[in-house]
Order: sequence, then C-alpha cells, then structure tokens
Amino acid sequence: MNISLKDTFASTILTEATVFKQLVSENSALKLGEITLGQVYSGMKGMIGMITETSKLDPAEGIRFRGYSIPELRELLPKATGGTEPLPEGILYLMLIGSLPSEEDVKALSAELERRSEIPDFVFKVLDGFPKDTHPMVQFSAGILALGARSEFSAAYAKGIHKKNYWDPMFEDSLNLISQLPRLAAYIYCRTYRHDKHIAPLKGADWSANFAHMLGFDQEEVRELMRLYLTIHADHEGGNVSAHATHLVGSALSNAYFSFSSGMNGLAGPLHGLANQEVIRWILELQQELGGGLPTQEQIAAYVLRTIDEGKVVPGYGHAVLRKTDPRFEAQMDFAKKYMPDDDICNIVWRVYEVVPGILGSIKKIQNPWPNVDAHSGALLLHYGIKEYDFFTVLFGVSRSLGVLSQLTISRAMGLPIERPGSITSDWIRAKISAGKP
Ligand code: AMX
Repeated sequence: MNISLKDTFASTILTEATVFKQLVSENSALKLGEITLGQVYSGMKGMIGMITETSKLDPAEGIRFRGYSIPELRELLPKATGGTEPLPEGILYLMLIGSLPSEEDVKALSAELERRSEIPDFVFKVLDGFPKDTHPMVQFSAGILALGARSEFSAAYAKGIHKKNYWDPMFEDSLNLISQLPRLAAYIYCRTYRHDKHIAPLKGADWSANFAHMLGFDQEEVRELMRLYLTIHADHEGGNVSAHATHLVGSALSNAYFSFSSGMNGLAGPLHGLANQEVIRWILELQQELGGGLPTQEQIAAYVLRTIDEGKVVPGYGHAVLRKTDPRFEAQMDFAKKYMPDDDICNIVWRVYEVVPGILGSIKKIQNPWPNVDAHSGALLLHYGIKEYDFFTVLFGVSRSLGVLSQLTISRAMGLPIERPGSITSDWIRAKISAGKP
C-alpha cells in the first residue's frame, strides 16, 4: 500500500516535534550567543533568532537543504526520464520530510500536485481587474490572497480545531498553494505579455514541465532549466526576508495564503528577489549604451564605478550571510556552459563576474563582493525567449514556496509560538551607553 505524503509527515515530523519540545524545555537556559548593538543596528545580522528545519546557510560553503549541498542534490535527487537536473518535487519532499525521496515518492508527489492544482474562477477574475501593466509581483501577491478565500486552516480554526491538529489544515493549504502557484503565475504571464492567450495545463507532467508548458515553452531544455531553477531557489534558511516574513505572519496563526503573500511582498524588494530583474535591466542598459557586443573589462569597470557613484547597488552582488560565490550562481553557470556557451548575455554575466568582485572587494564597508543567485538567473531565461524580465521575481516566488511553506507546516507541527522580539529606542541605547553598561 502506498503511504501518502501526509501520513509520512505525520509519522516523522510530529514524533520528532514532541521529542524536540521536551529537549528544549530541559535546556531552555542554554546560551546561543550574545547580542551586540552593532548587530541590532545592522538588521539582526548573525543573530540567532528562529528555528528553521528545511535548510541551513553556511557563509563559506553556501546552502544545505537538510544537510545536502546543491551539487549533491543535483546528483542525488530523482530526475525526469532522460533528464539530468533534479525534479523540484524531490527537494519539496526532502525539506518537508527530512530524508531523500525515492523515484516513486517523487512521481506520487507530481501526481498529488497536479490533483490539487485547480484554481477557482473568481481568482482569475480578481487578476483580470488589474490594469495589464501592473507589475507581475503585485498580481502574484494579490492572486495568492484571493486563493486564501478557500483556506482550510481558516475554516478549521473557525470551527474550533484543537491546537495539536493545526498542522493538518496547514499541510493541506500549503500543498494546495504550491500546486496552484504555477497556474497562477502562468495566468499572470499570459495576461500581461501574451494578450490573454492562456494555455491549459499538461496532464501527467512533472511540476516544472507543466509550468514551462503553461508559459508557452515545451522544449526539453527549458523544462530542464525550470527544474534546476525551481530547485535551487526553493529555500535559503529562515532569516531572509521572504522566509522570515512568511514565518512571522504565520506565527500569528494567519493562514498559508496570508503568510506566503507577505513573504512575496518581501521578495518583491530590489535588495531581495527583485534583484533578478534588476540584474538584467542593468546589463541591457550597459549593452545599449555601448551599442551591443561583449563589453571589455574596462568598460564594465567604468559602468560599475558609475553605478556606485550614483548611490546605487550593483545588482546580483553581495549577500547578508554568504562570503563566497553563491553555489546557486555556480550551478546556473554550469548549466549555461553546457547548453549555451556562446550566448551573448551569459558571456556578459561571466565577464561581469571577472570584474565586479575586485571592485566591490576594494570597498571596505562591503562584506561580500561575490555574485548571488540573481546574478545569473535572468540570462538563462532570456536565452530561451522568456524576455519579460519584470516577471522573473514571480518565478523565484513559485520556487520559494517549496521551502517556506514546508517550514510553515513544520512550524505548526512543532507548535512554535507567536514571534514577538523586543525593540528598543535610541534613547534607551544612549542611556545604556552613558551608564557605562554596554
Ligand atoms: N553594490 C554596492 N554596494 C553594496 C553592494 C553592492 N552589490 N552590496 C553591499 N553594498 C553596500 C551596502 O549597500 C552597504 O552600504 P551602506 O552602509 O552605505 O548602506 C554596505 O555595502 C554594507 O553592506 P553589507 O553589509 O555588505 O551587505 P548587507 O547585508 O547590508 O546587504 C545585500 C546585503 C544583498 C542587500 C547587498 O549586498 C545588496 O544590496 N546587493 C545588491 C542587491 C542584490 O543583489 N540583492 C539580492 C540578494 C540575494 C537575494 O536575496 N535574492
């Protein structure tokens, strides 16, 4: 008999949660570090403040999902028939359950996502109310909220569900939302850029192939790109803006739709997920200024210095935690070198990579001069004709759902409480300093 994903979740995570809760209560006085004024002022950098099971970021090594690095996952996760990139269903299973899935687990999950993917008509009508030139992230966040009208968690809460069962409707909402997002995103894409020529979902396909199909792309290479893209953007531990916002809002027992929409509102910021569109805008402006072709290192250096002089950031470079080239950048570069070594924009991305770390590394205040995930992703999409770069953050968001909604379900299973850190005024700090008690 096939065990459902939900049963597997219940039999593993719920048991672990009970054991862990006991462990915490026996060790609640354990010190996890000290907080400095510098950390408080710099956006809580490096301050441990939450528990996230799905992934952990090491500054020197990059992200590990339940202990597995990106190169390991590209090798170990199940693939589509004839494919070489991991199926994102596999990383969803891994993050939710904590162990690698079998081929059968992943096939069953593809089918489960397809089964849950229907979107009620009123959601499309909400989207149709927006002017066509509304930024896709506005439409995406609003569409997610509209889907929340059918939240099983909110309905169960209204009926008086016992708190030990919260995880169950949260699991349902999270899986439903993950299943619906490709359709929602594709609808936004086709209404915004394809004169409302919508494409019906593909039956029996994996999550990524179906998504690529609904965007209008059926080439095997685009499917492979989508599988890689949706896998590597899935999670980046708990403190990044989209994960933290989802977690924070969920801690008030807001349903998965409210919580994830908040996460997406954070992803829409140019210092976070919107950087993927900003990178391409920045590169295309450079290209246009120079009249096309591959810019020289000197031309790129001059453009970078001008960007900084104008008080702007160089998009796609830097990170709040990482202190090396992002392995997600490397995975995409590897894909590009295999499938599109002569692509113009990819070659510019690689030349920018030769130049930028040297310049940013010479500026003392910048902690990390290396490229992040967003420095490469847009070039791959452009290559296959996904040229509408203000849509790119939506793609990031579809992937990010896998991690943050897994964690949201786990958080309810663990019974994590409402998040409510303390805050202080600058007068409080001044008084503390003058009293000589740092
Ligand atoms: N270009 C120019 N200046 C940069 C820079 C960059 N790429 N990265 C950092 N700096 C500047 C900061 O703006 C800050 O300046 P300030 O003190 O005058 O405000 C200073 O260097 C110190 O910053 P930091 O401690 O090194 O980084 P941070 O943790 O404050 O910020 C990040 C991290 C990602 C927001 C920043 O590096 C940045 O703005 N990068 C460009 C935007 C980007 O690519 N964002 C995507 C990140 C990945 C993601 O979330 N998807």
